[in-house]
Amino acid sequence: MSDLNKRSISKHPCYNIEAHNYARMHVPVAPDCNILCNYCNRKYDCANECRPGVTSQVLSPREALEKYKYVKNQLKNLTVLGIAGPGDALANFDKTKETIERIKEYDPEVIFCLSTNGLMLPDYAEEIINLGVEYVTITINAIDPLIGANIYRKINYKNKEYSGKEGAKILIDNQLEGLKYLSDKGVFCKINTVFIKTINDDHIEKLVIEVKNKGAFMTNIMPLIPVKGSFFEHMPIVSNKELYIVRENCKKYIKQMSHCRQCRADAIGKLSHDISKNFEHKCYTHMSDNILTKIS
Ligand code: CLF
Ligand code: SF4
Repeated sequence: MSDLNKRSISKHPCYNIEAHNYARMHVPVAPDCNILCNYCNRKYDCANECRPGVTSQVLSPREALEKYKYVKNQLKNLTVLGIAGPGDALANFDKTKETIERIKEYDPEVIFCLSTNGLMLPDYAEEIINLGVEYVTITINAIDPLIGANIYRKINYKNKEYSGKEGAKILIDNQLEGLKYLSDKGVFCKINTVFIKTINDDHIEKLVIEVKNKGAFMTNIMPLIPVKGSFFEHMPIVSNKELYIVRENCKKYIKQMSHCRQCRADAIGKLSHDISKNFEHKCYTHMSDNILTKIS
């Protein structure tokens, strides 16, 4: 680990539980998605990374910068800027890229973090690195296309729709290729896995070993949230005990995250204390530096 990496991980509250006093901020600039997970209801935030609650607003890259300035002025412990939906960061790559460029110009010290389903990683991994993104979360729920076919309804890859085993295979291959590429270049990759009883429960250990071999830094096994209106609405709930057992078992292969809050696409604050409500429903479109100076 380089000195730069060590410094940044000491301030990332998701990748390092010791960094719990630092805050992260998500800017919801990525509304579209290129796949359809059976646990997703498009009216809600991305269930991969966010608790299912309607995101209060989708921001343009310019608005995201204004909101960042406003929040940073009030939240001195803010260290991480994340893009986690409400759709997929890479299905909206132009917006994701512009947001990072704008915020980086304003605050070169901020740590960038992305969350993605990984479908477009082989196309964008190089650019992600060039943008200076140090942390990428990929949600991988299966490494076997047969199991993946029961989790993903369809994917839209380069303007063509695929479903079943064929679609799942494209997605999984791209996720693993992207993971290996980014990890080899020193990007910290976290793998989120949604634990779906009767679908991938017996498969998680194998998945964890595979992503470890491809260079993942840690895994975050999360319980399925059976979102109303999704295809998995009536799936069984995973108990805390079941979750604990699978995490304990996988701990022997790779670092496990156990403090995830399955947060919203517009989350702000320390993981233990979300304050995104304080910044809702404000118009960030016409905010000027003058206003921001007055506020601070
Ligand atoms: Fe956001 Fe995710 Fe980056 Fe953290 S969240 S993009 S890694 S800055 Fe953190 Fe929230 Fe869990 Fe995600 S607690 S849902 S793991
Ligand atoms: Fe929904 Fe996220 Fe899956 Fe896209 S990746 S379908 S937004 S849960």
